[in-house]
Amino acid sequence: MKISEKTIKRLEETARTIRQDVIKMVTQAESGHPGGSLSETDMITALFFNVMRHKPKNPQWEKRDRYVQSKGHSCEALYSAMARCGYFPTSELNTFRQIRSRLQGHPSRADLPMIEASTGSLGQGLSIAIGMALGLRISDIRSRVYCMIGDGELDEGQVWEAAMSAAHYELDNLCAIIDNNGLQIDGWNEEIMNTAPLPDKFRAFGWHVIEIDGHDMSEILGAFHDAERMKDKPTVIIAETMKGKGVKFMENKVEWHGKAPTKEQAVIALRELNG
Ligand SMILES: Cc1ncc(C[n+]2csc(CCOP(=O)(O)OP(=O)(O)O)c2C)c(N)n1
Ligand SMILES: [Mg+2]
Repeated sequence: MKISEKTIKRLEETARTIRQDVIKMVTQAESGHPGGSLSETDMITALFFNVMRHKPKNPQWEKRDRYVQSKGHSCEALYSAMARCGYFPTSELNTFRQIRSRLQGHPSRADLPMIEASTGSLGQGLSIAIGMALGLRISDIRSRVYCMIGDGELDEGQVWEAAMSAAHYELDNLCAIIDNNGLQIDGWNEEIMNTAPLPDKFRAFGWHVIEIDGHDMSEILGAFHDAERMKDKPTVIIAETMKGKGVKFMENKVEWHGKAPTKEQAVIALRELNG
């Protein structure tokens, strides 16, 4: 599939804006999860601004594609993408993590109905996405379901039960994305719980596996389009990413999993993201 240079450039610019929003949101809230938000940003951008069929002005549109943020802690990038494509005003991003805000530290469908599933307890999102994919099939709706999963989250046994059932039910309308940034809350995955080799494991579970550079927009788009063409198997995109991507002092640093920069650090981060 040929994707124009113009489209790639436009998406890269949007991703840069989303990364800036992430920094502003966590700085203002003085808490949050910048590391995993910055690693997943390029995939979320591709989905919300190019790949998914959805109508931000009509979030309950029956034929919409669904997005489940299984790694609910890194919802900053999701909130920014949703605001920037028109689900709610971008000014609402300033309320992130405040009492009574709709933008809580983990996505809450009760507060924000255009969120497809409340998440944050790791391990559950893929099961929810499978329920949605089965429901769509039963209802004869040809929409797709996307589910973003953390690589540390793969330590949860429920993910593997879900992986088994998605293949069993031949859910080709389901696409999981692994944000394979190598880190979890307190260290490197390979030291805490080594889940390698991920491609072989998912293949053995009956999935179509695509491996990409999760920061290369044309590879990301190519992978989503490849997944759409797959028949009778769910697809997993294993995206090699970097925690904290785009902000040098955060990149590959476990301490930026769940803390906010100071105002001074935020100035440096934003300057860097302004390019
Ligand atoms: C069931 C459960 N256990 C523990 C936590 C606490 N927790 C929040 S984020 C996180 C690490 C997740 O790592 P990963 O999935 O790799 O996410 P990322 O690196 O993308 O931030 C943990 C253990 C949780 N949210 N849910
Ligand atoms: Mg991780």
